[in-house]
Amino acid sequence: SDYSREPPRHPCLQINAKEPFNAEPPRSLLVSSYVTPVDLFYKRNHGPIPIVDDLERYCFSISGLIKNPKKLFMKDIWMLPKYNVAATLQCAGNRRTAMSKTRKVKGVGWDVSALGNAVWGGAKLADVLELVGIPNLTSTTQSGGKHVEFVSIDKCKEENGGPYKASIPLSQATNPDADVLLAYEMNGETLNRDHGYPLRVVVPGIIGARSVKWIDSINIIAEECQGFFMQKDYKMFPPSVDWDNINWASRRPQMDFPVQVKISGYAVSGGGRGIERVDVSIDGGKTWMEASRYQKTGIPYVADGINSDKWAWVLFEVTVDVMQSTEIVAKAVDIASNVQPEKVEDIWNLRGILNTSWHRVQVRVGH
Ligand code: MTE
Ligand code: MO
Repeated sequence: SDYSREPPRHPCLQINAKEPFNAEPPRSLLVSSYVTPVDLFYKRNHGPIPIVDDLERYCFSISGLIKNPKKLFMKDIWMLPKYNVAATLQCAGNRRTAMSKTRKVKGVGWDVSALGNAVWGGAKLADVLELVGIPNLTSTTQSGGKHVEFVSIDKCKEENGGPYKASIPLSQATNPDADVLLAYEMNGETLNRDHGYPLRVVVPGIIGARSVKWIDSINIIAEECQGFFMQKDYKMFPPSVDWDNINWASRRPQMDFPVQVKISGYAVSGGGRGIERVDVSIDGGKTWMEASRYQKTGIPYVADGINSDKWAWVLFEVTVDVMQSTEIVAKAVDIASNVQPEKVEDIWNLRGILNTSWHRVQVRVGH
């Protein structure tokens, strides 16, 4: 693998792995703005960053179980209506390091900042699929397609040198309200190399792993993608499963992110579910108070449109008097009344994903 032409990166990032490059911003900077600046946004890669230097020649194919396979260029994508979607992207491995304290898990270690909230600009995948003859809100193509697979340009060792790939159900891909994008902008700027230049998928409300960067092809397929990251990774197992008794086929690939929160300020739930409440405790979870919440980018969804933040995180704030050393705890409740689990032990899983347990922070008051 060739890591000689990686893009420049912000010196503030905490590097969790160098090659491939995996890094997150420091805690204090993460929640200092509702829209995460691009250079502070976490970077999660499985191989070297691809180089696309001729934008005019760049194209990708849409093929598989459809009547008229097609090659699309950037100009075809730019022609479609442009949407701006505020969406929080989160790696399923966020807070993995904390899960390893219960029992060691496998994977790149992440603190609490493997997520960010960006305004993604691009065409709706539903519109792109309509362009190639797949109507909106279809669940199956005439030729039996049920899933949409995204294949990248990058090369990774988990795929034996092949490209990173993932799929989502066709019903989600063709639903305009699901806001799945082929994005070419991030926070109003051209997408940069680290985040998928020139074109990436953004699937709001589900784990980051399905938002494939550097699109090379899109395939309409009958069964969900058989790639490593769908079938041999990013699945949620009960604590009883370990590496000697694992049966990968027994679980479905993880899609939605459950509800979760960080003490100094973010709460986010998957599936477009809003945050109903954030509770904060300053006595280790005996008594609770409600925090105030904050959202809104002010950036219109389409030109002259109304903006919606259902895919984005909520920042929260609460001012409390802490008289003595104690444990501060935060937990969120989403609009489906999902509550975060109390203990990381109860959701421990060998891959160390979806650590959504109550976030606890020890505070020491000195005199
Ligand atoms: N797409 C490609 N092509 N290669 C990758 O390694 N990583 C995935 C996803 N898309 C990945 C990818 C994972 S696991 C996550 S969490 C997000 O991209 C991270 O997106 P970001 O680096 O823009 O924050
Ligand atoms: Mo991820």
